[in-house]
Amino acid sequence: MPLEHFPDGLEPVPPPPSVDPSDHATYMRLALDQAQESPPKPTNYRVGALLVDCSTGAILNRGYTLELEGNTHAEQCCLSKYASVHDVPEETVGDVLPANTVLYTTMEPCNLRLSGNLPCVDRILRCKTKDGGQAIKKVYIGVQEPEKFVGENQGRRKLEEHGVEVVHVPGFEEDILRVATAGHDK
Ligand code: HJL
Ligand code: ZN
Repeated sequence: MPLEHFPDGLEPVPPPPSVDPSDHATYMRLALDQAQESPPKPTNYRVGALLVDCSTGAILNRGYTLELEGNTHAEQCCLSKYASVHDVPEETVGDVLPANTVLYTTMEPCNLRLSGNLPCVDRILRCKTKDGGQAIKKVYIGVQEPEKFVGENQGRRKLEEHGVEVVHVPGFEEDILRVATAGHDK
């Protein structure tokens, strides 16, 4: 599924019919392609993420670390860009997400940021449906966050505590970590 299927306007685009919405490896590969767009830096990881409507397989938006202005994370960029397209603030983007939205991210969402910015776990959890449930009920991750910056990341645990299922998509660990740490001192 080449990324040319995404027009500049970042509107939702159904994937080509040959892609099965349950083909998690394909979405993780696309998230990894996103991570490779991120500039290498020693102070964080290069991560890529996709928001997907799992009822249709449509990619709702995508993002990578430092894509948007400032010190921005991949998951944050995804949510923020989707919010912009739908003309709502990022804080209330849950109002405009489809009922079966899932998030693919190459790395477990963060629960603590050294910069003090709002962690991505909190950005995910504040996405609520009209009935007060979680708008994003499932997060697919490629790797756990290594312990380099914040020790053991509690992101997965916190999501699960709030009823968000976290699913590991195997097979990309080596590539994801190589891309994520490309700007780090070795
Ligand atoms: C995830 C990202 C990204 C990280 N994790 N899931 N997506 N950069 O886009 C996690 C890492 C933090 C550091 C530094 N990285 O980013 O723990 O400067 O990047 O707030 O804690 O914190 P800041
Ligand atoms: Zn984050």
